[in-house]
Amino acid sequence: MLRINEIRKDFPILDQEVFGRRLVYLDNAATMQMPEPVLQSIVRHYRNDNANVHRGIHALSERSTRALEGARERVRTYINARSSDEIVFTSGTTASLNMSASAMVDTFRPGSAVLTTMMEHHANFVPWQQACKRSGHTFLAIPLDKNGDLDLRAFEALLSENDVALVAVTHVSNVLGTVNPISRITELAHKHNALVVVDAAQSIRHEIVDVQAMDCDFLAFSGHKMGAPTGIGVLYGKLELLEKLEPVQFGGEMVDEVRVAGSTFASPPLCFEPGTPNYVGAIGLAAAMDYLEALGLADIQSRERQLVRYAEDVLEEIPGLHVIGSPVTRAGCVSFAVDGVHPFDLATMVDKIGIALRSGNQCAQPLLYEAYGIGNITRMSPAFYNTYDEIDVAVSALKRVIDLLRSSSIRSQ
Ligand code: 7TS
Repeated sequence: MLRINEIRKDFPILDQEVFGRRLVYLDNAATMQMPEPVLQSIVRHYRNDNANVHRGIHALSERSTRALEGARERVRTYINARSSDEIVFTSGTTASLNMSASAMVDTFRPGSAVLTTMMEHHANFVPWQQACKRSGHTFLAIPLDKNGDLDLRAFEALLSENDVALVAVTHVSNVLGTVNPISRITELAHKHNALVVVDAAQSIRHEIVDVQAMDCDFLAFSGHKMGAPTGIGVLYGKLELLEKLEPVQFGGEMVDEVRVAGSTFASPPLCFEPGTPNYVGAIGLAAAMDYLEALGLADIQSRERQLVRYAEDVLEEIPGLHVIGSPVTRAGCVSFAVDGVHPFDLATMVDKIGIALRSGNQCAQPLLYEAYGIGNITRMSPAFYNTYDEIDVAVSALKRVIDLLRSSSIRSQ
């Protein structure tokens, strides 16, 4: 059981007023707030140990290097990778996925296809689409069923009808909250000789991410969605696969020998980390992992699922409000549309009474424009530190604003 009152003391940012109202922060799918112990780990490092890594042999540089490599090992245990050499530090999910697409596309069989899904964030859609466009590979998207789950039959048909080199799929949708059955997806994909890249940007906090249990080939996530700083992320790759990829960015520390005639490169993961890495970010990421694990990942998962279920139930009581999708398992967020009310008006007006929601297309245009045909939506995304009371406050604010917007639009007709 999580002791929410105690936990909230680690997040002083939550305890403030905006526009004279108590802040209710329900935009955690965009970024989670940073707990004090993570902030302290960063301050401590800058105050006591800071020096560039892997370069010097002086004491501070060695301390910084040890901390960075310790963070790599921390990430390994968190996602249950086999080796810390499988952990590449990047600036975030977007960078991890772009790097994968650029590096992998050259390894695909001629005439093969990349399969993504209709629920992807643009970060796991556009890099593959553009890589396919450049290289002449086919780019396809797995459709959804009417509930917002992946249509696994259609997936199997696409695998049979095409020579699929790679499947790029999100673990948890940032709009529908759908939790995809990754183990089943990797099993099917591997049967057809296709690799699987998992976007774990959302799931890294909501779900227990075990790369060996999922048997995914690559996995990407960002620190800031789990209480770590911005600008740090991870690309996990099975070592035998990382070893086959050519680096796509070049510079200091990723090389072995550099001559006029040519260069050779370090082994993974360093060959994918050119330049000074965000080592302080990595230290913060390790501290965030310590923090979440100390609270209990299973408890976080169950609390977040309960909060989302509660949010869905109370939102659905608002007349004219339509929750988007009803997937078998929903985690992290509920998105909705309201008859006759523009999502930007809604989010802007509730902000003025302290409620932080997000409106827009959530960087998932294929889902909202093509699969659902609805365009922009409003999203509520609780984290474990939110309370049922905060959801009630947000829902009653939404009701008031919806009534107000509806009555003003009637008056203006
Ligand atoms: N993939 C998913 C599923 C995401 O939700 C996000 C960010 C990304 C990739 C990109 O992560 P980044 O850290 O590289 O930006 N999602 C959101 C969101 O839903 N609202 O703001 C950012």
